[in-house]
Amino acid sequence: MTKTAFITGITGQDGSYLAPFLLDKGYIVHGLERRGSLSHTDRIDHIDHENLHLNYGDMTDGTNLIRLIKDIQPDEIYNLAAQSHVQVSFDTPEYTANADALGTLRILEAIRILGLERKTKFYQASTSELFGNAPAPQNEHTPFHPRSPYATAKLYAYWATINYREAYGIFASNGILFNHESPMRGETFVTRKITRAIAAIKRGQQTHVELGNLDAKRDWGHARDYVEGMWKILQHEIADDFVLATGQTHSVRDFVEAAFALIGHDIQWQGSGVQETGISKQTNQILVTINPKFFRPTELDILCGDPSKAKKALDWQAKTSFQDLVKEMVEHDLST
Ligand code: NAP
Ligand code: G4F
Repeated sequence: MTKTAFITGITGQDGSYLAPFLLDKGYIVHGLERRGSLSHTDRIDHIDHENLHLNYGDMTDGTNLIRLIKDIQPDEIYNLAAQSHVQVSFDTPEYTANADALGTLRILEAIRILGLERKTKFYQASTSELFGNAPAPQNEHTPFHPRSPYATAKLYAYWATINYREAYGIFASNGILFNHESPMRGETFVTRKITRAIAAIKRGQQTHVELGNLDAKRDWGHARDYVEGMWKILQHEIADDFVLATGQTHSVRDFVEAAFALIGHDIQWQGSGVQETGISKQTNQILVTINPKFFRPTELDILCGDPSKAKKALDWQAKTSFQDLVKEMVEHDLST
C-alpha cells in the first residue's frame, strides 16, 4: 500500500534530501512551505514528481497544522521545521521557542486531536546541541545540558515526543542528530560559509573569510546519510530514540585547513585570540581573520557522537568521510 509522508521543513537542507529519498521509495510526499515575499523552494524546485505536494503553513499556526494533517492523513510525519541556527536563537529566543518547542507540541496535539495515534508515526529532529558540554563521546544515556535558546527549545520538543509516546501510545521517536552538512547547507552555518568564501576568494570576489571560534569541535557527517537514518528510525519495530553521528570529531580550524588545501592554500596560523590570522603558505595572503561578532554567549566545545545503538538496532552508519564531505561542498561552490 502506498504510504503518505508529511515533511515539515521540506525546503531546508534535510528536507531537500529526505523528499527525493521518500519519493524514490514510492511515498506520496507532502511538505509544509512557508509563504515568503520571495520563494523559499530553491532547494527542491528541481524535483519534478507527481507525488510531491507543497502546502502553505507555519509551525506557529496550530489550526493550519491540524487542518493540513486532517487532509493529508499521513502515515509518517518528519518534523524537520525549526529556527535551526544556534547563534540566531540568542537574538530570537521567543520565536525559536514558539517554532521549535511549541511547533512540535502543535503537531503532536494534532495527531491526538484527529485520532491518528494508531496511524501516524512521528519523527522529531532532535539534536546533539542538547548535550551541551557533556564529555565526549555522547550517546543516548548522556545527560542533557542545553546551552542556547535553540537547545532549550529542542529539549522541550524532545521530551514532548517521549511524553506523547508514553501517554497516548503514539509511535513517536527522536533522532538525536549530530551536525550534518552538504552543498545544500544554509549559507551562514560555518561549513558552508567557509566553502562559499573559498569559491568567492578563488574568483577574486572576496579577499578572506571572517570567523568566530576556530577551536570548537563538531562531529560532521553528510545530510544524505542522515535522512536515511531518519527513515530507518520510523521503520524500527518500536518507537525509540537514537543518536546518529559519525563518531569522528574535527575542529572548525581543521575544516578551514582541509577546504583551503583543495584550492592550493596551506594555511599557517599566526597570532592568538581575536588577532589570530590564517595565512597562505603559498601566497602569503591573509585568508582567515577573527571577528568576535561570531562568538556566542555560551559555546559547545566538543561534540562527538557514539552511534553504536543505531548501528546495532537500525543497521545504520554514516558513509561519507570528513574529507569527501569537504571536497563535495567545495567543488559544489566552485561550480556555481
Ligand atoms: P534548515 O536548513 O535550517 O531548514 C529548516 C526548515 O524549517 C526550512 O524548511 C525552514 O523553512 C523551516 N522553518 C523554519 N521555521 C519555520 C516555521 N516557523 N514554520 C514552518 N517552517 C519553518 O535546517 P536543517 O539543517 O535541514 O535541519 C532540519 C532539522 O534538523 C531542524 O529541526 C534542525 O534543528 C535539526 N537538526 C539539524 C542538524 C544539522 O546539523 N543540520 C543537526 C541536528 C538537528 P524556510 O525554508 O522557509 O526557511
Ligand atoms: O555551523 P554552526 O553554526 O553549527 P552549530 O552551532 O553546531 O549548530 C548546527 O548543528 C546542531 C547539531 O549539533 C544543530 F542542531 C543546529 O541546528 C545546527 O545545524 O557552528 C559550528 C561551530 C560553532 O562552535 C560556532 O561557534 O562553528 C563555530 N563558528 C566559528 N565561526 C562559527 C563561525 N559558526 C558560524 N555559524 N559562523 C561562524 O562564522
